[in-house]
Amino acid sequence: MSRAKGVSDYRKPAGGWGALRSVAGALADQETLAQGGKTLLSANQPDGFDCPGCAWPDPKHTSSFEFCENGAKAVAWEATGKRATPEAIGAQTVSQLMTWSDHALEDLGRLTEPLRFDRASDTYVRTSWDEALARTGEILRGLPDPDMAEFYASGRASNEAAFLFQLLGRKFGTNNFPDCSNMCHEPTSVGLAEQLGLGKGSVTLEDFELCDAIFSFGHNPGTNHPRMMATLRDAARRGAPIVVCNPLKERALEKIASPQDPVEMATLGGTDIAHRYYQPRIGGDVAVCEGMMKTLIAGGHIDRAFIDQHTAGFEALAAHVAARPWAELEAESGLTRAQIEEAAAIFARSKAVILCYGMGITQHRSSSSAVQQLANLLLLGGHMGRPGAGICPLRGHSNVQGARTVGLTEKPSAALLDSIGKAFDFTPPTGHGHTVVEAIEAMQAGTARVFIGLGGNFAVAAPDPVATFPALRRNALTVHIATKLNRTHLLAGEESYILPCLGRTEIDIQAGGRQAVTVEDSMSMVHASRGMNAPASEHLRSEPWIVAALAQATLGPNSGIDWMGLAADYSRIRDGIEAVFPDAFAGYNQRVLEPGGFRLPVPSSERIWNTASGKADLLPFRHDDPGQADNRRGDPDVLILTTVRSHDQYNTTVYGLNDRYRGVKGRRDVVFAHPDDLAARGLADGDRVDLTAAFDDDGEDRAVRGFTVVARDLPRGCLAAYYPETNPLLALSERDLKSGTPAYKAMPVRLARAR
Ligand SMILES: Nc1nc2c(c(=O)[nH]1)N[C@H]1C(S)=C(S)[C@@H](COP(=O)(O)OP(=O)(O)OC[C@H]3O[C@@H](n4cnc5c(=O)[nH]c(N)nc54)[C@H](O)[C@@H]3O)O[C@H]1N2
Ligand SMILES: Nc1nc2c(c(=O)[nH]1)N[C@H]1C(S)=C(S)[C@@H](COP(=O)(O)OP(=O)(O)OC[C@H]3O[C@@H](n4cnc5c(=O)[nH]c(N)nc54)[C@H](O)[C@@H]3O)O[C@H]1N2
Ligand SMILES: [Mo]
Repeated sequence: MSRAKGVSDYRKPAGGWGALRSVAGALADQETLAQGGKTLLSANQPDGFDCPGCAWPDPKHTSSFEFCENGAKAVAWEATGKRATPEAIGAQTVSQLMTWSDHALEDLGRLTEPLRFDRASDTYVRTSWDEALARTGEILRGLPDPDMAEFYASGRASNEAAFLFQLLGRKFGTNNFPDCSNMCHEPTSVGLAEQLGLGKGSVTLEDFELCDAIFSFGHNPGTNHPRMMATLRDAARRGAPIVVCNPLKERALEKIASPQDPVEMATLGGTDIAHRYYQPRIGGDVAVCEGMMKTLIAGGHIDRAFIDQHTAGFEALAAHVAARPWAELEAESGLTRAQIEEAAAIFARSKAVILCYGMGITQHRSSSSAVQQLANLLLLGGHMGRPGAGICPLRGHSNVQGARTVGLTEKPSAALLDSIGKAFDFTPPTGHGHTVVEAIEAMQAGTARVFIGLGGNFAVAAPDPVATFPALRRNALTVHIATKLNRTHLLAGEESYILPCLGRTEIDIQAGGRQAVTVEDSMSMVHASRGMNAPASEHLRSEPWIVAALAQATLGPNSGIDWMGLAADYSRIRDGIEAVFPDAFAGYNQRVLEPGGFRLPVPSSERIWNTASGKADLLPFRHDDPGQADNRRGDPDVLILTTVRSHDQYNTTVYGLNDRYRGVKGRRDVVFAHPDDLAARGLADGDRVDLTAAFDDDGEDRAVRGFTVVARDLPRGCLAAYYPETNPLLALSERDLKSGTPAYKAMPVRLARAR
């Protein structure tokens, strides 16, 4: 039992009655009880909308109602009865709003009308669509160089909105598409693309029914992909071992009770999930993989035929892991040799292995190379392109993968640009645009002057507010397409607009009639999404309409693209997507009508490797930035802080202050630590502490103060706390150089009693 107020141990199974109670509470809080309850029944139904909660696929998109507490919260939050009218927002200055919590800002409710920042009164005031669009177009046209604009997108945008957004940017003349993916699964997109020829997962939901073992690295599905728990529970019940690697003991990976199982509900029982639960040190996963590969190769437990036929680089990889001393692997991983060999033995005796992973792998320095170690492991056993086997990155936002697929990328291939140019008859800009961190640096330097955000909460999600907040304010113009007010909107440039849009749950009617959008899930399935609620306000516009209208206002009526025609009927946008990607999206408009939609080609699942070598490349781990390979950099006083999501949040959207499965109630200002690390600093559970960033010698004060420490079962030298409160501790420079992804899961910090 903890001394910290509001903190206890949670020993019940995850799920169960607590989950049901929590949904009822969320609906009531958002004043959506009647409509919200009905709305929930349409989530992930063949004629309904795609749940904005996560990108986990649905069983064939048939009508089994999969209960998901956190999907329900996401839906209730969007379908709220609360309204952030111009009067409600304008009742205080922007400076006053800056002192509000992230929760309070969004809890004002849905935005209802376009807003303009009035610098004289320091408030947001009502404006018209015409004015907002015309002024945005004027400022964009006035930029001396199109690369001075940043077009940011969050991963909730549909394929249609994302496609139009990149078309607007490219026709305007830039590839600056920083994307939430740059903070998320970019190491997957970069690492797996280099290695397998496709930066996506290779498995389907059916593979989970056929696998012999599941390895889970660094993701917390009980909270972030709750519908995945049904799949894991089924696998556990039929005896497939689930091996977990996670520095924190996540309750849902230990034991779950299904709210749809009358016996588990009545008996308060549950199903054990993890067969083995290993707790490596933060960032220790690479050493775990290397140790497993060392064991498998030494023992001859590898698929030689597959390796010979399908891979390149075996000798170099084998030499690399053979040369790694066990003492080093143990020290880096925090596991014993026996534990790693045990994991390797489970792997070796399984005929079909699925390996799942999330942010615990991707948000580190050198994480692109870390992702490749997971794929190496699978490739050594031939577990790719075999039924029941493959790699399964757990994507974040519900359409983050789709947005990338339809061309919203800052690193376009020559083929992509060529195809867009042919389909729309212009010459797109070449070269790479900015990632999220590069966009911040450009705004800081004044080489970018306009920020357009298609959803998201850029500044709060990004690292280093001491750099990021002033960078946004330096812009000549900031424009945000959004459903709810958040802190990024308050960081107004010289001029600023907020453009309110429809959400997934709402009916979308355009000149051409009622529209559906399409999205792609984590397993490359593309399907339609149709809202059924009345829009939160008559002034809202859809994302595709807003992007088209921005394009029209910026590029004029004779730009050669009939923007408003595209927005009038989204099937024309899909025709455009098909024209750019004729193979992947052949027959798009017809195929998406089929229940469940269609699967995009996944060559890696067919053992087709679109790489330079024509094979799957076995790539030894390498530090992108060897100078700072160890985040502790030899200083034993430094601890490594990982940042996680609570059970009551969706990224920067904080629904509430509870984190049920970690036993935290009514607060978020806690940091979990090993009791011995506390004792070594003269601290005990419940003490108040300050955290400061280590190694940032640029003179900035990067700290969070007045947190409470909680003693927990996690490895020595490791800390954990919630995102985004701890983002002030991460300097922009702490990132994977290959993908640009910030090292949110490995922040070097010092911990001391609060001053
Ligand atoms: N309800 C809800 N659903 C969501 C989201 C949400 O905020 N709320 N966010 C969505 C988005 S955008 C994303 S990207 C996904 C995120 O889904 P997850 O990847 O599950 O996200 P995190 O909470 O960041 O959890 C990461 C897990 O990694 C572990 N971890 C931390 N450091 C390490 C490490 O070094 N090694 C290993 N092996 N593990 C480590 C943590 O203990 C934690 O269990 O979820 C999506 N779904
Ligand atoms: N320390 C730390 N930082 C992290 C992470 C971490 O694990 N640790 N995770 C990173 C990850 S994985 C991600 S993906 C990013 C998330 O970064 P973002 O995607 O930028 O952030 P969100 O919090 O998802 O954005 C929330 C806002 O989106 C808007 N919104 C919601 N629905 C809609 C919609 O339908 N349309 C439009 N136009 N707007 C909408 C609302 O205004 C809401 O305030 O954060 C990253 N930051
Ligand atoms: Mo994400």
